[in-house]
Amino acid sequence: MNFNLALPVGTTLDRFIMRKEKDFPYATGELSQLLRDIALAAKIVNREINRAGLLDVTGGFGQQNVQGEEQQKLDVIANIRFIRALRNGGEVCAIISEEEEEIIQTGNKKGKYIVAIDPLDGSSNIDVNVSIGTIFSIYRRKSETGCDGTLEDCLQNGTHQVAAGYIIYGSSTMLVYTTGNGVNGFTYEPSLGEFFLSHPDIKTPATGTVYSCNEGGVNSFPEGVKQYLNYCKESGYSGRYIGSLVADFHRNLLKGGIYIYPSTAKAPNGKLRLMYECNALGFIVEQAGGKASDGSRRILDIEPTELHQRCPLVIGSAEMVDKVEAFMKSEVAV
Ligand code: P6P
Repeated sequence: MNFNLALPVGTTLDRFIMRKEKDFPYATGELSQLLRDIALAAKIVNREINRAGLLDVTGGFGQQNVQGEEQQKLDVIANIRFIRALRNGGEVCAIISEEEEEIIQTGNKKGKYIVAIDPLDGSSNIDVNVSIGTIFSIYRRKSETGCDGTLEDCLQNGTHQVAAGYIIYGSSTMLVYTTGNGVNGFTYEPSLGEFFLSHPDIKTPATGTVYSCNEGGVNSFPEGVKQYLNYCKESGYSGRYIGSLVADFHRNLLKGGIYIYPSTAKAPNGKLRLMYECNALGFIVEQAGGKASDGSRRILDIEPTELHQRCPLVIGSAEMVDKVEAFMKSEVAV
């Protein structure tokens, strides 16, 4: 099976999915259809985002989500759009969403897949026109078909992902995803309503000179992180922090760099969520040759115990992640 058959740049997402599906002799097409359903919802959300300033969809929705964060109107719209697309597509039996406390049962009891999704991450940036993103993970259900998705179906560690990806709504809109055989990026052409292959077989540089971290909380960072940040400054690295995880991750993925959200006084377990942020980006970055850890453990090996559990995140170029872990380990040794 030639997993790495290079398809010409400009191939549509649909054709790419079909071509890759042929590489999996036992593929029955459900995962391909699920990826198409996600792409459809992304096109609709992209349209809403691009008109946000013109429609009454910016600003707060007047409610808080399960994270205690004020929901933005577009958060709610994006959540509805992705849930509807996945429900109508029929391939997914249950969904974990950042915007909903409980497991969302789609009613597709024969659906083979579970999706964990952050429908619109970084949404507080919407009103100031900064890039935001959607992050998703796909798992195969463990329970028998014919019933609702179970908590056990949803609480699987990151090594069980069958696919993961993100959409970045930025200067251009891109869908970047992996099914475990490399990472490919597709750029959206709104005039045609199509995603086209623009970044085939993405590999992230082994190291870089960019670090992304909100140093406002540095006084409560673990000592090892403080020491690494000092190392970055002494080495003449550049600080780049957009405050939108997908945007910071995407830049570091393509150019090399590291994103760190450690445990802090305000977020003792870190801020980012394991199931629909850290696992998805961890799968992608590993497929591109990078690494993702919580400062000591590989993100994908962390056994989840709660749907919305948080964890510290150190993700990006492999040699930079290794360096943070070395500083953290020497801290432990102290
Ligand atoms: P802070 C957005 O809320 C988010 O989840 C990520 O997109 C972003 O990297 C991070 O939180 C920003 O958090 O504490 O730096 O504002």
